[in-house]
Parts: sequence; structure tokens; C-alpha cells
Amino acid sequence: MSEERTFIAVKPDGVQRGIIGEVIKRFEAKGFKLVAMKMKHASKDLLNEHYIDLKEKPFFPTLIKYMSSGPVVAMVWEGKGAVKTGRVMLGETNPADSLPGTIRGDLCIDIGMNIIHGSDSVESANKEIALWFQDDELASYTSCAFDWLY
Ligand code: IDP
Ligand code: MG
Repeated sequence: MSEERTFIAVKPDGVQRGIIGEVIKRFEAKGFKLVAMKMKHASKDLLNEHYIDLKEKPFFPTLIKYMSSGPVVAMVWEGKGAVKTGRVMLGETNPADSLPGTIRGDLCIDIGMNIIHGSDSVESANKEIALWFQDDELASYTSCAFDWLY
């Protein structure tokens, strides 16, 4: 159970606004283990695949334009309940509905500029991790904090 993984990405606005460190700080402080990270200016093909479930939405073209407007920082975080807890840490899709204390609740305003992505289920996490990372980009190590977390 402590090996559940989620895909988290700081979106182009989060990168431009200098929020990468704040996001990493929150996931590290929570106790999740970083197993992969890279900066990537995603292609439209990659983003079309990443957001394939939303392709019929009216905002889809704007979303792809936004997400390809600059580099993102893609990460994989591991730990018990990483997917669900990760979503709680992010807040709601619309920052206006996100509570203070969440990343979106604290750090952004507009639904079209909501600074961060997080997988919404274990199944989509596994799909997204495979889409953004090669197997050999996922680090395998034991965190010295493990026995103090579980
Ligand atoms: P999520 O990122 O919280 O999982 P989704 O519904 O999967 O939310 O939507 C993916 C992304 O699409 C959102 O994070 C946001 O960037 C964008 N988005 C969602 N709904 C809207 C909208 O109504 N207007 C503009 N952009 C939207
Ligand atoms: Mg989503």
C-alpha cells in the first residue's frame, strides 16, 4: 500500500510563477517519496493523450494551448494513499472552490490557470506515469524516513 504512485505536474503557469519548490516542499513534508521528476515542454500529441478523456469538452483547445505554452515539471510521488491524498492537497479543479491550505486554494485564482495537475485514480496515475516517464526514469530506493512514516 505504501507503494501507491501518483503523477503530479506543475503546469506552465506554476513554473513561470515560481511555485515548483512550494509544491515539492508540500509533498516532501507530507512524507511522500519522490521517485521521478523532469522538466518538459510537452508536445500537443502528448497532451492530447494525457487529456484524452476531456477531448469533447468546450475548453479542450484552450487547455491544450495552456499546457503547451511552456515547460511543465512532471513528477511521480509514492506513498500510502498518494493518489487520493494528492488530490486533497491540490484542492478542487476550480481554485475558487478550493479551501485555504490546499495548493490551488492558496496559490491561484482562475480555473484556466490552476497551476498543478494530479492523477484522479490509481488507474489514471499508472497510465499517466507510463505516458510521461520511461521505466528507467523511475528511481528505486528506500527512504530513510520509511520506518518513521509507517
Ligand atoms: P483536474 O485537473 O482537477 O483533474 P479536470 O476536470 O480533469 O480537472 O480538468 C483538467 C484541467 O482542465 C483542469 O485542471 C483545468 O486546467 C482545465 N479545466 C477544467 N475545467 C475547465 C473549465 O471549465 N474552463 C477552463 N479550463 C478548465
Ligand atoms: Mg483530471
